[in-house]
Amino acid sequence: MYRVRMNGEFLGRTPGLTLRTFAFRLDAVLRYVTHFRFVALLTFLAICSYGFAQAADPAWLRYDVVKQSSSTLPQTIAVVGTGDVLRTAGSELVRALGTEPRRQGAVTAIPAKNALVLGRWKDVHAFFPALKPPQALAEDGFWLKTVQRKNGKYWLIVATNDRGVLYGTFALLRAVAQKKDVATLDEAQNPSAPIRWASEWDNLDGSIERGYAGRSIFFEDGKVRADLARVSEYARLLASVGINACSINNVNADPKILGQDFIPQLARVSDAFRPWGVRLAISVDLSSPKTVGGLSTFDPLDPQVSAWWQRTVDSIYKQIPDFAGVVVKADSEGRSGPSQYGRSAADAANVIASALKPHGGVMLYRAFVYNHHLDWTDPKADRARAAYDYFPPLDGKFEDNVVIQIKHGPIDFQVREPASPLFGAMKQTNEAIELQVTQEYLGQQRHLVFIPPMWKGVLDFDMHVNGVTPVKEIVAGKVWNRRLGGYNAVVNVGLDHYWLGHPLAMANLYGYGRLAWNPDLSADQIAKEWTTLTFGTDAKVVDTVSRMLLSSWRTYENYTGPLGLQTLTDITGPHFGPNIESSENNGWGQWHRADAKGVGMDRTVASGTGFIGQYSPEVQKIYEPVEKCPDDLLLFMHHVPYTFVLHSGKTVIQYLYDSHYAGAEEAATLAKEWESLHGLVDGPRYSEVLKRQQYQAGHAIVWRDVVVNYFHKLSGIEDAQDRVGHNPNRIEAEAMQLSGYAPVNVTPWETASGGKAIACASQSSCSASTRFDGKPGTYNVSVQYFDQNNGVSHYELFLNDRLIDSWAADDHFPSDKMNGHTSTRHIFEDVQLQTGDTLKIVGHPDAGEPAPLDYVEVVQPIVPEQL
Ligand code: GCV
Repeated sequence: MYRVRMNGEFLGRTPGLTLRTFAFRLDAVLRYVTHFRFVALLTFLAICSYGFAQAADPAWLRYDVVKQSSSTLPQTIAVVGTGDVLRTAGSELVRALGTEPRRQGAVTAIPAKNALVLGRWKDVHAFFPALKPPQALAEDGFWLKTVQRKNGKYWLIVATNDRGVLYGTFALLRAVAQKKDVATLDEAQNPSAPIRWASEWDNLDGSIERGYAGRSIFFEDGKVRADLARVSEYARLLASVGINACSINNVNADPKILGQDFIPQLARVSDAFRPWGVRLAISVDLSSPKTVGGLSTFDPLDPQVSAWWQRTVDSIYKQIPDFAGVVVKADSEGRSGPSQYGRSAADAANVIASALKPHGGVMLYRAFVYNHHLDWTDPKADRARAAYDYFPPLDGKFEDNVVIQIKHGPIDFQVREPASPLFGAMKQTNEAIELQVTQEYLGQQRHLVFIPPMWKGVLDFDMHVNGVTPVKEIVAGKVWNRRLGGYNAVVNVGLDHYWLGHPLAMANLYGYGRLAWNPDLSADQIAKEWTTLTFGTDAKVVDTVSRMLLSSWRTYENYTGPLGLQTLTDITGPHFGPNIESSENNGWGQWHRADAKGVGMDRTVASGTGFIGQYSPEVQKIYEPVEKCPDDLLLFMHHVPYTFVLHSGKTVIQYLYDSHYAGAEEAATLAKEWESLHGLVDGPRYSEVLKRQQYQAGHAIVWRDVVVNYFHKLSGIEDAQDRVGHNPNRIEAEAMQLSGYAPVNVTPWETASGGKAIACASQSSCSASTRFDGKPGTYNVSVQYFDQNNGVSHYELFLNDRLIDSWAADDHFPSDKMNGHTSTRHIFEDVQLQTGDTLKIVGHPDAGEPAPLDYVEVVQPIVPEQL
């Protein structure tokens, strides 16, 4: 038995604990953190000189402000306990609070006066017997508490488990980074729900389904990557916002992941996760017993199949004792499933869940089960109904470690959807909400869309199924006293330096984690918090970036599909640029039913698909009467004539026109707002964001023109403001003087201005010229062209035969054709033009890309005051 003494004052009696005090350089700190037995008191010193080599951007975990404020916290860190995750928490504090060396080398065993004390409450309590947490600490929850003793002050970071201590550590650092007062603390926090997972759709070959930021951090060439440094860094980011598990492979799962040669590789990933309290999970394919197990069946009720799952799961746990569990996509989009044997989702989920149960693992079974061969001519057919039609009859039939994972809306991560009615339908079944951080339908990280306001709309939505029952309470298991439940989000980070490509897109990952921890946080709080952590405390930066974030979803919706139309993208293609008709005439069921007279899906009980009837009576009252239905979801719920008058007083068609013009202007404003931060944000991040905001401003115009021209032609109704079809500063390429270039029709027609572009085929170069007939002055010259992914064309811009600019079409848009994915622009700013000047573009085609051009626009630059 040892008595633990700190600067002359007894902190308590700790049977079997040793006390050691160290003062050394960071590398030594980390070594000792790994070796101390029970209690270590770490005095951290020379951090700055070391820093941490960062392969990737540190995202919101930048500690510049923390280091400046480090004097607000003690220089000694006492870690009570021995676990890996505790060690990580100690190291993170060392890393964050690092200061110039005060003393070198090992010092005496006498502890400093003041200390940060980290550990499980059951261990730390012995030192502070008089204290009691203000509320019971749940698994992963923590308590931050300051205690003043005669000669010293202690900042306690305590929890019921080691992960909670790590989360408390990050919470404290978050507060310091925001310059919050941490001198006196008494704050206990518990997570809203036990399941707070991230999901990656990485394929074993290293590609990522719906990933927009480079190749996989996990896999390469069919194997787990040799270098898992990025995986550890990712786990640190996840842990910092309370994510406690990560499923690392595509839900369209490759059965090979369960091969005996693969499991040891997975164990390496779990080793990289473990110090951060992140547990490994994987997606599995239901056919695995047959495809990798060599059985003749994968019928979930076949005893051989259940024995196979048990053996396989046992062998996973042998190598990965803290394995979190599995995600399953079945009977969906061509995946195999229990229906092949006439079995139910409960049969399929239970056979795996039973194998996981003895080990404490969970099974997330996705509710994304639907028929993608629907009869689009049937007015009663409706993909939105699918999950509710299928799952509620199975309520009560699932094992208690099965969680039904429900996409937040009934379709598929569209720009706006109502909350899925399934959330309100299963009292005896655990539920988790599935969100999407990767911006599959939201501009694929080339457009800025901060998603927490959208998620909040769903989480706060009252399903009215048992008194006041917002979705967040249901998935937390509170409404029907479920033990399990929570959150899983598809993230799809890649090897890109900024993880998700667009540096500002990381606000979505951050926001996801924060909401999964505490869904009562507001989007505004999250935006400000993230901005401060990511860019520092400069008020102008915080105000500007948070404003950009908070306006961005509405902006994107304004030009891509407002009023509940859903994202009007190419749904049979890459889900990026506009293609309105691709939603129709096929079985995928993302229909908007636009025709010459009206638009929208009739989902009413009275005359439509009956989808609205899947909600509680109170919610039905919101959506069923057309005159009451909120404008934002009108066309999701109803088919109305274009002349239908909205609550706003506008007709539907005029709203479609107006919102698209407004949205494109707002997108331009986002770019200008970012430009106002020049000099206040470091160069690389400033440039990376600027590039994307400028692209977005141009692509928003493409979207705008496609949608307004399409609906103008279809409805035959004029724009009250006469903008549609009138582009006074635009010179169509096909109307220019062409040499070598020839006009071509573009498909769909509305994705090129005037339906046509020009292409340079079978020539080494072609040119298009035009005379400038405007007044002399300073202008921006925008060249709209198509940047296909099957060649790198080059362009040159000449003014009166003088070369003034050149560029390459070398971006990687997801198409090898001229269309709404590839339409983009190059702007040459501030050119002096005289009346009669000649502008000439010379295009040099490459491979399959014929240096295509759509139009040139010559406009006077907008001065900031006009914004
Ligand atoms: C992983 C959408 C996506 C698919 C995805 C699917 C799903 O349909 O486009 O890429 O497949 O959702 O969530 O399973």
